[in-house]
Parts: sequence; C-alpha cells; structure tokens
Amino acid sequence: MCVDGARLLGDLEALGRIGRVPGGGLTRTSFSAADAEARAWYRDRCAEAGLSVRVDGIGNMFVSSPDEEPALDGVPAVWSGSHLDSVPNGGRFDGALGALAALECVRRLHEERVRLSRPVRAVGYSDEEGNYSHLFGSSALVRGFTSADLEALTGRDGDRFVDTFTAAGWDLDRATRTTVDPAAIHSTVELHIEQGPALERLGHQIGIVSAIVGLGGGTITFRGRADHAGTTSMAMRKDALTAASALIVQFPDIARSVSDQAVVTAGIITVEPGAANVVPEVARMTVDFRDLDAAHLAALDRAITTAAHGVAARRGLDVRVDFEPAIPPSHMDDGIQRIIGESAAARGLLGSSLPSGAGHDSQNMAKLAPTGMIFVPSVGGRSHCPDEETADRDIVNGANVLLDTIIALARG
Ligand code: HGY
Ligand code: MN
Ligand code: MN
Repeated sequence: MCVDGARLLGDLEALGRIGRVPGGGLTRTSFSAADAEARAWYRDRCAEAGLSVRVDGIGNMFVSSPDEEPALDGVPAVWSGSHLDSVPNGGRFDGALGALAALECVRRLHEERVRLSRPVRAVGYSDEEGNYSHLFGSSALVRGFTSADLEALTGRDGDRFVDTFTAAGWDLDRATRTTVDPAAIHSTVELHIEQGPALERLGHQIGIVSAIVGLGGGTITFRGRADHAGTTSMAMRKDALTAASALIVQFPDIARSVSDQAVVTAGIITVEPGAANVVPEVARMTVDFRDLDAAHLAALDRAITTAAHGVAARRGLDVRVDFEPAIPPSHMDDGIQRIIGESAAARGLLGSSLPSGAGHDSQNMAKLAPTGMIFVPSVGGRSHCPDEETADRDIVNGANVLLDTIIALARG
C-alpha cells in the first residue's frame, strides 16, 4: 500500500499558498488570520475525505475515520502529525509536511478500509513554533497551562496571548483544560524535513531520528540609562544595547567551550525608548540555546548567565536573566527506530540514524508514549527561511515510510 503522492504534493502546494508573503516566504503565525485560514483549509480536506476532526481547547486538531470499529473504542491510539504554523517568513515544508503526510496516511487507511488493531489519529499541533511558548500545543497536552500561565504569555509582536486568542474566537477556559490521558496514546510518529545538511551529504533518503536536542533560554534584559545621543560622551554612557552586543559576541566562544554541538542564538532584540537620537536605556533579547546533553544545557545556562552579569558589572548596568526551565533532550523509542529502518529498507531506501537539532512536538509526546521521527532531506540543509526545499520524490518516500510505520504500530 502507498500514499497518493500526487495528492500529497498538491496539498503541500495548496497549503503553501496560505500566509505567503512578498518574496516567497510564508508567515503563518499561530492564531493569526493566516493560521485560521490554514486550519479551515485542513478541515475542508478532512471533510472532503469523509474524516472527522476534533479540536481541543488549545487548538490541537485530531483527525480520525468515522468508520473506526466500535471495538477500538478506548484502545490506545497511534498518533502521527506535526504543525501548520510557521516562523515569520519561513518555508512551506516545516510542519506542513508531517501534518499533511499524516492526514494522507489516515485518508488512505480510510479509503482502503484497512482494519487495524489500534485506532490511528492524524494530529495538527498548535503553535509549535512557539510564538507564545515553544511547542505550545503539545506542552498543553503534557503539562497543561493555568489561566495565570496563559495571562503571562506574549507573542513575538508584543501581543498578549489572551487577547489574540479570544479575538480569534477561542475560549480561554477550554484552553486550560487540554491535557491528555497518556493511557489513550499507544505511540506517536512524526515525519519532518531534516532542516540540516546530513542526509543530502550522505545521499540517503530517510533519517531515523535517534534523539531530539534539548532547549533552554528565555530573555535577558540590560537596563542602563537614556541620554542624549549628541551630547553624552562615549565614556559617560550606560548604553544597554552595546552591553547586549558585548554579550552576544561571546556566544560562539561560550557554545564552543561547552560542546561541539552546542548552539546559542539571540533572535530578537528590542530597545527602549527606541529613538535614533537617544542612547538605549533598555535592551531586551531572546536567547535560545541547545545541546543533545542535559548537562551541557545546564552548563550553557550557567555560562551565559555569568557572562551577562560580567558584562553588566563591567559597564555599570543592571541585568536580569529570565530563563525558563529547559526542555530536556529526548531519546526516540528504539523499537520505533527499528520499524522505520525496516520500512525504509523494504522500500529500497537508504536510511541513516541522526539526531535532530530542531525542536519538535515529538519531544513532548515522548514523555507520554513511545515516539519516533522520520526525516527527509532538506535541499542545502536550509530551513526557517523561504528557500526551504525538499524534492518531490523524497516527500513521497518519507510519506510511504510513515504509512508503513503507522501500520506496523497499529497492527501491534
Ligand atoms: O525551534 C525549533 O527548533 C522548531 O523549529 N520549532
Ligand atoms: Mn520550525
Ligand atoms: Mn517543525
């Protein structure tokens, strides 16, 4: 049995037109108008295929066949999915591939009336890119959010989550009731583009993900003093932005001092008061640091915090480090890795084991059930940019390995 490759490619093309911005990238920020359009489009595809959709309080979507046998009621399900939201000016495969391939698998199983021992669910996770909180939808499933948690969340445009969410027609009370009973999930598997260069360099078609990187960070805020940009000598200044810069230039050395794989990124900086002729009083930046080893994550946290305080002390500024609890690295289930490898081999595809440097909802789901991930090559290793690309044949190969893996898991 195979997926309908042309249909899947057509779906990716169609979804890739939603949220398209000048220059060819796409911006489907969670709970924006483009996100709502993508969700409506996805639900239309499900309706067209005769599939049922359930949406939970935080916006995760679950797709199933209405013809499922009553005997499967209450039997732990096999979940497969990814996300429909994107980073700003991102590409059309990150998330979309895994969400649409899972939908295609459920659609094929429904069309062929395949009888399995476990229910299968295609899942679209909400706000994976973490406009409001990293891996937001799956975090809600794993640990839930209180209304105080939700009240505190802001998006990258400075909007409050609660305002955007309610304005888009969602219900805050329901959002706080979103956890899932782990006993309802047998296993999960996610197809994704690699977002790095390893598979392309090896000339392999399938990545069997061994582990997902752990991730830490939050914000660092330097507070100095606003002054006139023309009359305040360089020696007199307490410039918050030059302090932030002095920290950021240390990131490559800090990463190298911890491990070969460690990465540290400042992706957003905001400056107050924000005028060309005022010395910056406040510079607030996001910090994202990652490593495959939990001890290295802790070392990165310490090294960045120490460096931030050192910069502030030398320049006579205040600094505040607000790091959230780190998301630990996550090991993918050995049995599911084996199934993925066997499916790839049975289809004559070359597979290799590799870790993921990107975060995925699968690292949350791995806390609830045995979880695996399948990667397909990214052209030039590019991702989180409009140039993200994966060859059609790699997409279809990946979707077929996903289908085989889902069937193997759901057969038991
Ligand atoms: O941030 C990440 O690694 C992922 O793309 N959400
Ligand atoms: Mn991403
Ligand atoms: Mn993704």
